[in-house]
Amino acid sequence: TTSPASPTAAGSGTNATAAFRASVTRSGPAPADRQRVSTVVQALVDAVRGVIRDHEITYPEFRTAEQWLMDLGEAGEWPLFLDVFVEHEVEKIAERTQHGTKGTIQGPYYLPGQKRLPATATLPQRDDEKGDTLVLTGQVRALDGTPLGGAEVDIWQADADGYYSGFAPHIPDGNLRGVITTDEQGRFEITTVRPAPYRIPTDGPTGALLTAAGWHPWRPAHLHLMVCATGYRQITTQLYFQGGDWLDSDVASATKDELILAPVRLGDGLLRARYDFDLEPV
Ligand code: MBD
Ligand code: FE
Repeated sequence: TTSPASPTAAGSGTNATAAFRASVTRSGPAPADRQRVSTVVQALVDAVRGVIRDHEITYPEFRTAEQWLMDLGEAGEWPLFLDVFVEHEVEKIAERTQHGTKGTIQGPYYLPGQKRLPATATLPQRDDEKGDTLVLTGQVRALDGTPLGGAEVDIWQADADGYYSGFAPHIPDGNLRGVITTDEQGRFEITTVRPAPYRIPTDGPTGALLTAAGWHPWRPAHLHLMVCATGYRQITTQLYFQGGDWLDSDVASATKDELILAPVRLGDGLLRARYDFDLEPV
């Protein structure tokens, strides 16, 4: 992984592009079905042509779009742009056949191979990690209620300033990332910090588009999770925080009511939240 010199859109975009390429190489490209390619690409091109006709797109507008698309690629922001503006629509298709805990988009900042942790664990963090301590407890179980011991809860999140390790150079690799294994009861207890809302970097092409359109760049504060157990369908999801900013206007359109945590602050001053995951058999 390369490390950018400062937390710029270019640095984070480059890292997100590298992470994406690595993940695709591992799973291998899907075999192309010629009829499917023809149908889908024709529909896509038709949709673009329709926009041009309906909105009487001019040459200056066309050239601006052309330039912007080139900038998007050069900044490595295709993963950011597609995950913000498009992934949620693909996820809604997947949701149609998925039971149990709701999924939502993965986003561009997942990194595999993080530190493996026991059922009760604190995510790797800096000595002076900023933010409210958050303790997330829960249970992983099958749809029929069977506890799933030995399940994996892969968690990643932004810090209390809204930055992700691996995509902002001032944060140590692996910070606020980890793979927890549940105990025999399927339970886990993860100590971390409450993340801040995430702002799309304003100094890159995606940010420039948001500014040009007058759209805000925010995602509500969230935890990312991938939960898996042998013999069950993996869930990729996010958990949000009740009452938090941007819950109703997520730039990535990825919130769901079922995924909102209601943390409570107990006598010890720590924020505690509970969330259980229900996995469907494959
Ligand atoms: C994020 O942190 C994120 O979760 C998504 C989906 C897009 C951009 C940044
Ligand atoms: Fe995120």
